[in-house]
Amino acid sequence: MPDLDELEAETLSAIETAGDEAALEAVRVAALGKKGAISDLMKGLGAMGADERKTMGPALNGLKDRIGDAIAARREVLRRAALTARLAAERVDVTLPVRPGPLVEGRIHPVSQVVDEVTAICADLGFSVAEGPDIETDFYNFTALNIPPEHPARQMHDTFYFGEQEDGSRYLLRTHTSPVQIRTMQSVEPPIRVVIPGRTYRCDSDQTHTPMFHQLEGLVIDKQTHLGHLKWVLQEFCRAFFEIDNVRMRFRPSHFPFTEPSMEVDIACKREGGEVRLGEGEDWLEILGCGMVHPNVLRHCNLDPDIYQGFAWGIGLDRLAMLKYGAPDLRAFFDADARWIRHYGFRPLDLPTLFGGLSR
Ligand code: 2NM
Repeated sequence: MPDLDELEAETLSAIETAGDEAALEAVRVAALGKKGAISDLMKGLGAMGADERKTMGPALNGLKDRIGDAIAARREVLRRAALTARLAAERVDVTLPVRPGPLVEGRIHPVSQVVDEVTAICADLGFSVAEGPDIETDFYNFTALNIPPEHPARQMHDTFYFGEQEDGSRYLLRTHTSPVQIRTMQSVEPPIRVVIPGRTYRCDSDQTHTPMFHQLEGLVIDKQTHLGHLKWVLQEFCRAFFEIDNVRMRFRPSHFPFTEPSMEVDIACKREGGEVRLGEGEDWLEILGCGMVHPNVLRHCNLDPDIYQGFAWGIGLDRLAMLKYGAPDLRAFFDADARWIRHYGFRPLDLPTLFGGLSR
C-alpha cells in the first residue's frame, strides 16, 4: 500500500505550484483522472479484505475530496490572476480623441462623382441603368457590334486577351461598355432606354490614356426613334452635366462600325490662360461619339431592322471628370494618393441630385 500522506503532500504541492490553468488541469488528470493515482487506488478497494476496506475506503474518499477542493481553490486563484493580467494588458485610454471615421474623412473619387451625376441626369431623362461583366467574349465585344474577325478596328482597340480556351476561343477585357447594350437588346423587348456606366480596358498608357478607364454608353431603341431624338438627348445631357443653359454643340460626321450614320460631338470652349471655359467661344472640344445603331447590330440581337431602329452614344467619363473638376493629370486619378483624393474628392454625404445641385 502506498503512503497516502506522501501522495497527498506531493499532489497538494503540485497544485500550489501550478502556474496556469493548463498546468493545474494536468495535475488533476494525474491524480483524479480515469487513470490517475487516486482513481487507481480506488479500483484496488474491491480486492481488499473487509477490515482493510473499512479504513482505506474513507481514507481514499477523504483524500479525493481534499485534493478536489484544493484544485477548485487554486483554479479560482489562477482565473482571477489571468483576468487581472488581461485587464491590465487590454486597458484603453477613453480620453483619447475619437477617430473621425469614413463619413468625415472619406472622399468620393471624381470619377465616381461623375458616374453618379451622369446616371442621375439620364435617370431624369427616363433612362434605366444597366451593368454587365468586365470579362467578355469576342462575340459581345466585337462580332455583335459589326466588327467581324479581320476588321481593322480590332487592332485599334488594343484589347487585353486572356489565355486560349480548349476550343481556341479567348476571353477578353471589354474595350467599351457596348457588350452590355448587346445583352440588353437580346433580353429586353423594345422600347429600350438604357445607359451603361462602367470600367473599360485598352492596352494603352500615356499622359492622356490609362489601361483602365470609364465610359457611359446610352441606347434608345424603338420603332420611330431618329436623329432628332439623339440630338435632343445629348443637348439636354450636356446642359445638365456642365450646368450651362446654352451649350454650343457641333455634330461632325465620323465613322464607327456599329452605327450608321456616325457622328462625333464637340462642345464650344474658350481657352483663357491655363483654364478652359466650356459652352461658348471659338474653340471646339471633342467629347463624345454617337450614331444610329447599324442594322447588322440589330440583326445580331434578333431585332428586325425593318421594324426597329434607334441611337447610341458613348462618352469617356475620366476626361469629363478632368474637364469639370480641373484635375490636370489623368494618371493621378489611379495613383491612390491620399493627398490627391483629399484635394479632388467629394464628401460622402453630398450626393449629386438634380434638385440639390449636381456638384457644389
Ligand atoms: C460610341 C459611339 C457610337 C455604341 C453603339 C452601341 C450599340 F450597341 F448599340 F451598337 N453601343 N455603343 C456607340 C455608338 C458607342 O462610343 C464612342
